[in-house]
Amino acid sequence: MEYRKLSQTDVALDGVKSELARHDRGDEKKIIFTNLGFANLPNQIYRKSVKDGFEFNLMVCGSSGLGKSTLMNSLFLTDIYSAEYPGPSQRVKKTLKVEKQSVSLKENGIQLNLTVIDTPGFGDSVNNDKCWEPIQEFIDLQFDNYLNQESRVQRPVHIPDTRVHICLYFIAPTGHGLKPIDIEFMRRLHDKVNIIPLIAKADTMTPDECDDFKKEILREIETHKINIYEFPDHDDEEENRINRKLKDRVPFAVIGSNCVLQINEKRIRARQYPWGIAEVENSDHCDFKILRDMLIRTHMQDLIDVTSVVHYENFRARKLSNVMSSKLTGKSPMAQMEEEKREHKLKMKKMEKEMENVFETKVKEKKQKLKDSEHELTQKHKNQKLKYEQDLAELEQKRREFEAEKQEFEARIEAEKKNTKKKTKTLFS
Ligand SMILES: Nc1nc2c(ncn2[C@@H]2O[C@H](COP(=O)(O)OP(=O)(O)OP(=O)(O)O)[C@@H](O)[C@H]2O)c(=O)[nH]1
Ligand SMILES: [Mg+2]
Repeated sequence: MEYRKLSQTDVALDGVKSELARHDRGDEKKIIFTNLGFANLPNQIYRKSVKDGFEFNLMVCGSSGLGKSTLMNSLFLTDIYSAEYPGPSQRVKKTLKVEKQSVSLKENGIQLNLTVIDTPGFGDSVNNDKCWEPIQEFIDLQFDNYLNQESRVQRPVHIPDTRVHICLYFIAPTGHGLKPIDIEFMRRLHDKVNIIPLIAKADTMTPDECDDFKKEILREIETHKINIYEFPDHDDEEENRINRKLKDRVPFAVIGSNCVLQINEKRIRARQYPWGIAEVENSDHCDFKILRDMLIRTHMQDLIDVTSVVHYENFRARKLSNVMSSKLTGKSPMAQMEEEKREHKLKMKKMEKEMENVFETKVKEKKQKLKDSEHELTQKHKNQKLKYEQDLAELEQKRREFEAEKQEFEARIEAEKKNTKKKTKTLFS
């Protein structure tokens, strides 16, 4: 017989076994209180998280000139890059391409690698068709990179996460609801990224106007079945209360500014007007602070989880189903890619042909217009020439009449003169 010294865990396990034995078999879930030590699990996760650090990628999108770059500066960048305020003369330039700015932040030993992706505003070119495409491609590319790393034979221990965790979508403060381009953009991207709508330049609206505008936007979002980021449900009533409060403020109305004003010994980020000051971080003026707290303090991990569990999984499933369908059709992925390439080329050729046709029709139309106007001008010129010739003939006729009249008049005067001379002669002779 073999003897073994019982450890503390063995004793605890014996306790569990005997506890189980005391229960009847059944579907009912049993709660057994133990002292095995797995209560330490959250600490293990905490230590792992601290070691790995966190990666958070935030993107801003929307029409041009709505203050996207300014808000990003207000949210993080200027504060992060330098303690010194750059000065109001340092204006934000128009964003012309997708720009990524990354920074590593450390707070109480926790590291956060934050990347802000600023995108060029759309809506100010003649053709705004497919303006979402560069952004959609950027998001897909990040998913693709992640999937490639994950599918490697030698998978890296830590895969850099460049997937976009949140897209802040800026809406113009028109007070008239969403524009078709807003609806189209959000519908194109809502199953690829967490979207949070923002009302830009909230300082241009009164609080009542802003509330009505928020209601109108939410109504339209529902009508058009746009899925914006859903605040999660919690078991904890307190957390649910916070979530409800946040949900009530969506779409967040924000104000951005590059100016820091000195007011009562305090430096505050604000916009100064002749009639007053709009403070960026004052929750009575706008929802900037609520948005920043939500992004950084309360919902960052949920945004990362939803991206990974919902959006990335959707992308992966779509990708896999493409590969599967290629398997089902008996084609290798390379052959499938070649076929897709061929199809794409054909599509491009068709588009080129269509564009050429449109171009030709337009040239024809222009030529016809030019011909018509040339004809019109010649006709006008002819008419004017005719009129001029008529006028000239008329004038000539009048001149001739005048000459004749003049001659007649002169002859009459001459005759009268002669008559007078004759009369004087006979009088004195
Ligand atoms: N009234 C008001 N003006 C703002 C606000 N935020 C930014 N602006 C001004 O709006 C103008 C455009 O700001 P940007 O930050 O360049 O806008 P953008 O959306 O990045 O523009 P693009 O890069 O062209 O897409 C600047 O003159 C800003 O000073 C705001 O909250 N309220
Ligand atoms: Mg910009």
